[in-house]
Amino acid sequence: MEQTFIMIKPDGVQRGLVGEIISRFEKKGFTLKGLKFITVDRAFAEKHYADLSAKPFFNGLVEYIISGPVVAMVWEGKNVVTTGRKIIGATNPAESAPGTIRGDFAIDIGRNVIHGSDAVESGRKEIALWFPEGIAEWRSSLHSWIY
Ligand code: RTP
Repeated sequence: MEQTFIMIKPDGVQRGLVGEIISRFEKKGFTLKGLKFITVDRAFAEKHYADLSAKPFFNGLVEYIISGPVVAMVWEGKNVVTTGRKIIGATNPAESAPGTIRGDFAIDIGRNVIHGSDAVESGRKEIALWFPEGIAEWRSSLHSWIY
């Protein structure tokens, strides 16, 4: 089953949006597979955003991500990468549709509340980076009623 890495950024945590965001993914029908409340250091944030290291906003982005605790999560379900990005909305909140997380809760591209993997492969890499210990597994098939 497809998985994605979702992170509620420090502004989302500070503004009390954790429950709302988790609720949106749950209500859609996705399954929470991993969750941790964590403050990362500069080296870790630089690794997570390594693909953006040449961008002019890179240093500001790293400062933002290390400014406070984030909620790092693994969500699972059919097309969760693409659908998760739709639930999140466009990167720039000025362009995110109402009804999306960024469309409803953000104004500024530099404070856009949440991150979601942009492809299955980047999701796999991000999950390995953020959850090197692995994620908890169900011990039986008794959860199959979720779908
Ligand atoms: P994310 O990785 O956080 O889910 O965001 P994304 O794929 O939608 O956007 P990406 O282009 O990968 O950018 C990563 C994050 O960098 C910040 N950003 N700031 N012009 C700017 O100041 C600017 N552009 C991007 C945003 O926080 C964006 O989510």
